[in-house]
Amino acid sequence: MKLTKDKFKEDYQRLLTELYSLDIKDSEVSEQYFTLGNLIRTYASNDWKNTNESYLKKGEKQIYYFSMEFLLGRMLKSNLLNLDILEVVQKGLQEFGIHLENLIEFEVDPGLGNGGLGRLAACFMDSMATCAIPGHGNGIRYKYGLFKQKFVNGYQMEIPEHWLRNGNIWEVRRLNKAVTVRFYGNVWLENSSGRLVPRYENEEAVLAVPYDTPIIGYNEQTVNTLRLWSAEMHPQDESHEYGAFLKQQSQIENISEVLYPDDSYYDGRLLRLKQEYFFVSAGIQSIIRRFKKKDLPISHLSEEVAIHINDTHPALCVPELMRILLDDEGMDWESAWDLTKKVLSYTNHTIMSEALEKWPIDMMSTLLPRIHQIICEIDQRYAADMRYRYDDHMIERTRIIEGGHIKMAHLAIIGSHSINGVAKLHTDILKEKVLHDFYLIFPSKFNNKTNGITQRRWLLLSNEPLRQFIDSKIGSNWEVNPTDLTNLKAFQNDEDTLFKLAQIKKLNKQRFADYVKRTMNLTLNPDAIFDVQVKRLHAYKRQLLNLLHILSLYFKLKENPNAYIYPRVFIFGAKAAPSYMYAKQIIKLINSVAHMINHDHHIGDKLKIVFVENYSVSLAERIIPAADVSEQISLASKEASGTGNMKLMLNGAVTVATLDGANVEIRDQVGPDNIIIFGLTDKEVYQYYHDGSYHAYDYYIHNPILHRVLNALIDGTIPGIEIEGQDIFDSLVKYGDEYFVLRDFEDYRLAQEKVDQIYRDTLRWQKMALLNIAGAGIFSSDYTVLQYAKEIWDVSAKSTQD
Ligand code: 26V
Repeated sequence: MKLTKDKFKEDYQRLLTELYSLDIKDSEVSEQYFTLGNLIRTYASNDWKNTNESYLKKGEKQIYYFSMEFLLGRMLKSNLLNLDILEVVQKGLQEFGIHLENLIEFEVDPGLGNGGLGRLAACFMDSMATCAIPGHGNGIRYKYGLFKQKFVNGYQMEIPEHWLRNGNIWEVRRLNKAVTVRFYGNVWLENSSGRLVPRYENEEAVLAVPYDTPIIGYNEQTVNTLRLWSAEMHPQDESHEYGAFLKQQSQIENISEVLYPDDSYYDGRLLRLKQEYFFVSAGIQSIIRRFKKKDLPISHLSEEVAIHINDTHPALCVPELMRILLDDEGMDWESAWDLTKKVLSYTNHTIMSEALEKWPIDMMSTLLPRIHQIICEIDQRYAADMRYRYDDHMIERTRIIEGGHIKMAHLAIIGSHSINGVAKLHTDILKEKVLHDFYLIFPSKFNNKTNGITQRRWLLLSNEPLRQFIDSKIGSNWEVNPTDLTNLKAFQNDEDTLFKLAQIKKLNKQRFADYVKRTMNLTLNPDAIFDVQVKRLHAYKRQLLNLLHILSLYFKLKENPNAYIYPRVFIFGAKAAPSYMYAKQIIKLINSVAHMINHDHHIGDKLKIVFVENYSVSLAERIIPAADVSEQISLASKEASGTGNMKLMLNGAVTVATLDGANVEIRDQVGPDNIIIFGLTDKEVYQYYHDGSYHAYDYYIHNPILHRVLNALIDGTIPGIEIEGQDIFDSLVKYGDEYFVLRDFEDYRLAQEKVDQIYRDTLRWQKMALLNIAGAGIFSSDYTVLQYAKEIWDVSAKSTQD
């Protein structure tokens, strides 16, 4: 938008006085922040209105991205960037003596997601708006987001995060768009003029109230909507006796109270199923309402609407859409089923079997009796359809209901026209292993859409020095067409460029070191290698492998203080699910080792470990620009894609990686010389599973370095640890080492020696860094959503980038 500094200053001054009856000189940060937020909203409001109006045109297909999680991060700066008024506002505020940086830091970082899946949804929202794709988000407005992590004596403690305490400047409550969602009760079918119609009694009605957040595109026009639903007491129930009223109110509000903090382990809680149906039903009802404004027959739904199911959490879209088409719209089963499949598509984000959702039949039939009936019908018709084509085993393995449970992945696959994985390798594993039966049955439904990240948040906003430097080398077109970053390759042997790149990295490292000094009182040497592993804590991601290697370096230095080791700062950021005991033990172990090494005066600057508390989007924005090394060391086949790996390469970190998830595609982009690969391949892992020939104990016995390191877990070397040292030792040495940590240790250690060697040659290292930045453009989520639009949602984008 066009905005001059003087106009901004005038608007800002007037609004601050209107809102708070204050002069700027007497205002505080909170007042300054809310004034700016309000102003940004008014600047975006016309485009928001116009975008919404244009979406009501017939033939303008709407995309609805259903996700239990949207991990947006702070929005003040990204809204300013996307409106193209960041600089003007910064300067204008400066003249009032206000530092924009302080207002940015004042904003809460809403943690409405666990990790990769929620953050991907947020990147997609930004990219859909930027690419002018009519994309709406649909989710839950949790009152409490992901817990705040604190370390107490090295142990993770969880504290509730009341992110709405100060209000939320970006949302609009739209009570007039509220819908009713029904739970429990009895349902039976009655014959009404030749048609079976459901009759209900004794249901519990919940009011779903939408809160809309504008998603501002980086393109001067499009402002899309993220709609998050909040559960409230239905007005019809407000006449109850007071005591009963309060009880029911809190039960209902519970539905949108808190985000489940588990992202790796399915736990069949009733409240979670309630949450899933709540936002699915509310979302689909509001889609149908909007569709009806177009005055088209319901049979046109699939030309006007696509609904995307982000992991299985919204898989109840399948029976809920069927319910509406059958019961409310009076369609026959075949037509409704055909339409449902055309509208729906599904993304799988994990192959970890313990994360697969399956709900007990009894729970489903009690909580959602009509939905249960429909699922049974889908299941029976599926089995009947397949009877003539496949044997009984195949049908049993793939049907939706089995062993008293409803398998949500099967429901999503059978009820959608498309199923995609999130990296090439992941999609191949789905096709060949995890979902092989379905691949044989529905080969054309399967496709790959490799994840992506928005270069706006992950470079333009978080790494301004690098952005400016790139602009000075290749112009700024890469900002809207990120594969133009490959033009940087022309500078790969230009010493001046490479030294400058090293300087920028050092600046970012110093910035992060200052932050660590301020918040943790730990001094870091910005000339050391900054080696980063930031992601959820999970055994398969192998933070332990990283830690065992650090211990090996420590012992090497202890034995020989003059050993040839380049100074390193190891940076960890990770939350563990509160019920995931093993992950919490690993956190404690890392903290104990950190304490031991950081306080060892003989080690000094040579090794440091920083475990940042409460890893979040805003912390990622501080850490990633400062990274030299990116640790992507999951056991091959386990990490579906990863997106942190993309953010780190975009910021010039060199990746140490297994051939897992999107690491494979990163290697293809940068070439094998510019990434450090180690470890088992997915094929080798599956081979081990097949012949059961992995014996972790042998590695403990035969590798003296590993032996020394593992013994340290149980021989009292590490002060402060209790049972966790023994438990972790046992998990590796005695109980099979599920994720092949010991098997990959030696290869990893050698890979790390390579890092140590190459880093000493600044020009060589910076050349690798440059080639990583140059190769990162392809991983823009702009391209990813354009592929979804074209190949899954069947919608054309008025892209600003073609
Ligand atoms: C799973 C579950 C399991 C049951 C209970 C609650 C719950 C909540 C969230 C999840 C999501 C787990 C899947 C996930 O986050 N996968 C990650 O998705 C990223 C985006 O595609 C991908 O980059 C990561 O590799 C993948 O681990």
